[in-house]
Amino acid sequence: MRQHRLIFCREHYLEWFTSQTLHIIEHEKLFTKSSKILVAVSGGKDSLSLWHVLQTLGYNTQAVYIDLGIDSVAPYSNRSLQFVKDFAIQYNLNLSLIDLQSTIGYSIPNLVVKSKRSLARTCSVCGLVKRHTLNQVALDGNFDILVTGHNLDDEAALLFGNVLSWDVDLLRRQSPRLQGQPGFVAKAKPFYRFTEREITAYAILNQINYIEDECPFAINAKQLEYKALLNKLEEEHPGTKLRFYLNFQKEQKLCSLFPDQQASLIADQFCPSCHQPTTSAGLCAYCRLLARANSNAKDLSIK
Ligand code: Q46
Ligand code: ZN
Repeated sequence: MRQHRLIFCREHYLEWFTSQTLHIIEHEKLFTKSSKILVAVSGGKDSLSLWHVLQTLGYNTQAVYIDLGIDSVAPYSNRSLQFVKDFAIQYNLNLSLIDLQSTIGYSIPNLVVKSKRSLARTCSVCGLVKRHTLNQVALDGNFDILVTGHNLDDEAALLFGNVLSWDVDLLRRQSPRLQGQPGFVAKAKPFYRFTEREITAYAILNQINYIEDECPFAINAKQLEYKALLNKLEEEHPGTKLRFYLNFQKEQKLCSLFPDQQASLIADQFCPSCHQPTTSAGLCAYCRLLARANSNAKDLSIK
């Protein structure tokens, strides 16, 4: 690991990775041993490794998998679900399954078509649905915190994109821990300091089976381009990604970035349909999306 100037054998790598995870959780006060934790799993290396290491460290976890119904181009959801199920069975862990088709009546690709969004917007539709659904599952199950497997590559690419467009709202919200508020469960990303490569090594050394294929819609994701650019910089200058993100985090903690705009982070209104918080009056973005799809579906059936 050139960015840390460290070289490990198998045994000491696993020890380092596990103790670093514990250090991040404790140092950043992400959650405690008494927290009831919901892990969002996708079948990929990051989320399954996260579930694995949290279990190893003795945290109280349960996981949820959302079946997005992305199977028309390639059998992506079906395959990833199988990896998640096998993992839960192997380690005898609690897993909840949410099938979008049966809960809201649409798979992600159908929802994009019915809501008349362009195919290029699939990931933003999917992201909105996942955020809303995971928050609802966490609220319904009285979880203290929702954790995701986002890694340093994800966070640095997200930060890069937000800086490129100077999206102040997104920049203020980007953090390894988001406080809970009425209607919003707290969220944490315990892997935000680990690179994709470090997590892959943890998964392989623990013989965790995970889906290696990318979601077929990921090809459209700008994130991948940003990741490739940052990886190029990292190759030339080891530690770039970590410095980029940690220096941002340091400034954020000092409130030196956008100090006068902290208050507007609070979503203080509630959607009349799903009752989740929203920043504007009326239906939240998720309910507006579903309403649009439902009305288009109705129009089609009338014709
Ligand atoms: S699952 Fe959904 Fe990702 Fe596929 S459609 Fe895009 S956001 S790429 S993490
Ligand atoms: Zn709503």
